[in-house]
Amino acid sequence: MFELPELPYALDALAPYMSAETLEFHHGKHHQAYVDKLNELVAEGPYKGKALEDIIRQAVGKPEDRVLFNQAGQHWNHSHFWLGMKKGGGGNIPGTLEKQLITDFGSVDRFREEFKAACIAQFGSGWAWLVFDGEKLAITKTGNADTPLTDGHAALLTCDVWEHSYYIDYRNLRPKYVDAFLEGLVSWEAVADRFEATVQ
Ligand code: MN3
Repeated sequence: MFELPELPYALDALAPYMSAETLEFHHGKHHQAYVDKLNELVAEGPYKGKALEDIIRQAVGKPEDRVLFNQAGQHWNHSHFWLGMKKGGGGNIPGTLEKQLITDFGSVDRFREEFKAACIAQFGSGWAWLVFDGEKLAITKTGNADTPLTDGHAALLTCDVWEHSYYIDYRNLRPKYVDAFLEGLVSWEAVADRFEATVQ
């Protein structure tokens, strides 16, 4: 049985950048629904008892498993998303990661601009990502429940740009939400830890 992961912070810890009401709905209702539906779909059949990553890799691109892939991808993406934020986020980027951002994007500001542009350019529901492709950092975006896991890229940071992620706090203003994400929410320690684990 898959379980909804606990948030590593209190529901009201991310305010004013992300409200308790948003987390209550986004984590408690949307993410919970993906987990519930996933459990329902893997209760029987060829995916029963398999690890989440294996389900995602095996179900991707199979039209008959699309519904299952969507629940599994959303469970994985959201679990990643929660851990990439913290109370008092934004701020300083640990040295090794900062150096790599400068090498691959020219400057940290340039990275922020490109990441924000990817968040805004994702048409409809989806995700923007900072990934490591084995040689360099790159920014990608995925639609709906798609995930860099199936491209073999290491996901370091993601921003959920589904409307349910920002509509309560920012209404239709996705750019404002992305600014808040970068300025007040990103846990650069978590991103740096993922980067270190990837390059080892
Ligand atoms: Mn979401």
